[in-house]
Amino acid sequence: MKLAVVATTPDVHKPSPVALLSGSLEEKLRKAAEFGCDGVELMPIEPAKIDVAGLRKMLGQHGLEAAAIASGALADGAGLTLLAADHAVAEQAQERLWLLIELAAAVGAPVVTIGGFRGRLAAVADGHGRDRLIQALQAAAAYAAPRHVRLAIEPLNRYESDNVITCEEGLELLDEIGHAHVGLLIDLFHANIEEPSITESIAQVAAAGRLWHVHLGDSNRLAPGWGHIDFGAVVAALRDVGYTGYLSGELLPQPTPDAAARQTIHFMRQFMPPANKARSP
Ligand code: LER
Ligand code: MN
Repeated sequence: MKLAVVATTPDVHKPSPVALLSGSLEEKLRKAAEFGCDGVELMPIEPAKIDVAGLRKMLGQHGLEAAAIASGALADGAGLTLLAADHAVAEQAQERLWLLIELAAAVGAPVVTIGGFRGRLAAVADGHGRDRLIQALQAAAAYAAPRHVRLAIEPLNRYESDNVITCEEGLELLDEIGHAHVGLLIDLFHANIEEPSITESIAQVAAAGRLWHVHLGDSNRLAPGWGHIDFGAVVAALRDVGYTGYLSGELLPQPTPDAAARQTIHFMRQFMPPANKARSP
């Protein structure tokens, strides 16, 4: 298992409510490495404006992986969602998703996350929102597969979404999509609100072979340790199912974006020491 935090790329000019780390991209990556991250989940808004070669080089210089590419800023910052009422906007959203997939392939990120970027079924007046969502995700999966990128659908709590609220609903959607390159992302903040048992949901999604990414956030969406989720039990459940992917801090940047990132990594490291500092046999 590896640790990351979410950070916006330089093309994002409006602060994201859930991204961490402050300063230039170089400063963000330096701090991520200093705090002990294995990778960074990158949150872009206009991927075409990113200096991809420079980004790759900077990640390498700091010994960091691209843990994932997040789509959240497309919805929050640009109003682009797959279920937008205006078809032209939905089409623009889908085209932007292609660019996120290309960015993921270019920087070696294994997944593109899809949470609020789905949009709301209520926005689709003709009642065919679910079909539209499934078709959009099938097309995206077909684009992602040959690029060795996978899509991680994120169940979101009922106050933020009207579709895919629980992991069970997520697995149902995956069945309908029917594509091997689409799996789930469990965000512990949302799971704490909606899942009957976080650890059982981890086991259920992993048993389906679809647990591909995890977002860290405590019960109050502060950094782990500042709320009441039992992260020791979560890490034990992830270890039990053989999860080897990322746990990525995506949470409120309080009291500061850097303090929240530092707390996330320091608190989680007590349950999962870094590979090179593992206990001797
Ligand atoms: C938003 O609450 C969230 O968790 C993001 O990952 C999805 O856009
Ligand atoms: Mn999330």
